[in-house]
Amino acid sequence: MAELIYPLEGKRIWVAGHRGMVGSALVRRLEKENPADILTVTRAEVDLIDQSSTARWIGKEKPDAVFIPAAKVGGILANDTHPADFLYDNLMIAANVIHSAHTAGVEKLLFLGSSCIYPKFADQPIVEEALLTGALEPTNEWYAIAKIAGIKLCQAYRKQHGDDFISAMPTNLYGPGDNYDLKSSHVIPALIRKAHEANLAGAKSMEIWGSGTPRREFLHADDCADALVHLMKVYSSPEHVNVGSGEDITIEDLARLVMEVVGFDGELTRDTSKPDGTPRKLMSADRIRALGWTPRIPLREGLESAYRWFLENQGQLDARRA
Ligand code: GFB
Repeated sequence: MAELIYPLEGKRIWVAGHRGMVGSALVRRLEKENPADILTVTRAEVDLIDQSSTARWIGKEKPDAVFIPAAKVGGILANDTHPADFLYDNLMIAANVIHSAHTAGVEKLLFLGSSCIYPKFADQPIVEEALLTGALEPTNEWYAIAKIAGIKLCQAYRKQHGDDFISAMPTNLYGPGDNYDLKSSHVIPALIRKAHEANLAGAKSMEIWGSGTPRREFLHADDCADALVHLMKVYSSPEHVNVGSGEDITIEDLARLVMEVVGFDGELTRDTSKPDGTPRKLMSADRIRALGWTPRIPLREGLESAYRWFLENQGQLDARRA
């Protein structure tokens, strides 16, 4: 078990992006740490893409610690079709928050990236050292470049100024508060919605994108939040840390599992005009395991709770879609 080097008790902690799936999971998880305050601010009040309002806000609030789950996120199609948004928004958020945190004298900061920072054909499971050893997956290289810049910002501020800024790279995440819009979502919410709607319509089949053969690793947002809090407390080094479940599954098997959870007993069809993306991205969990953290929520259980969340919040999701 790693040594506790930064207790969160009594700290003023800012969760940048608290309305997102990871941000809201972090707020829930941080409440257990007895912080003095969990600071949050909405995009309408402070747009993190805007340098001066970000700097002004953090200078006024003076958090001790900062988590940055804030990001423009989306699934394979959203990434592929909105490269400028994914690159610009994520570069600006990383640069503005990290620089302003330095200027405001923040003690500790955790930047959140993504497993898509690694080369498309990296050896599996992907170790942290694989970063920048090969070409990126084209569907999400824009997002990946912005996230790599975030890692490098943390390292640069540590090297030049001695700031205790760290970064974590989570795998594909899912959970409460996920995006269920089929055009911009990740695969899990898409499959839940498709299976649910196929069921309601009495359909004979449901469609998946691509070949169904890519493999992906999934982690529940609550497990991710738990890992991030753990890293904040025990980790202080320039190298980023993978945050994953250590297991992967083909998209076809995932679709069949979602169908079971939702109770849809039909055929699977494939839309091969849609991209597969990277063939496999299973990350090595060795570094985070050595730091004393393991995930708690098995995939099937996580999918069941995600489906319950979808059913409870469907009215709201439909209203947002209309
Ligand atoms: O989750 P996903 O959009 O993201 O897609 P990536 C994962 C795989 O599921 C791809 C397939 O092979 C998709 O083609 N898939 C099958 C589907 N059916 C569907 C569907 O209905 N919707 C979606 N969305 N996918 C993203 C990156 O890549 O992962 C981001 O673009 C980020 O940058 C994120 O890193 C974690 O795993 O391919």
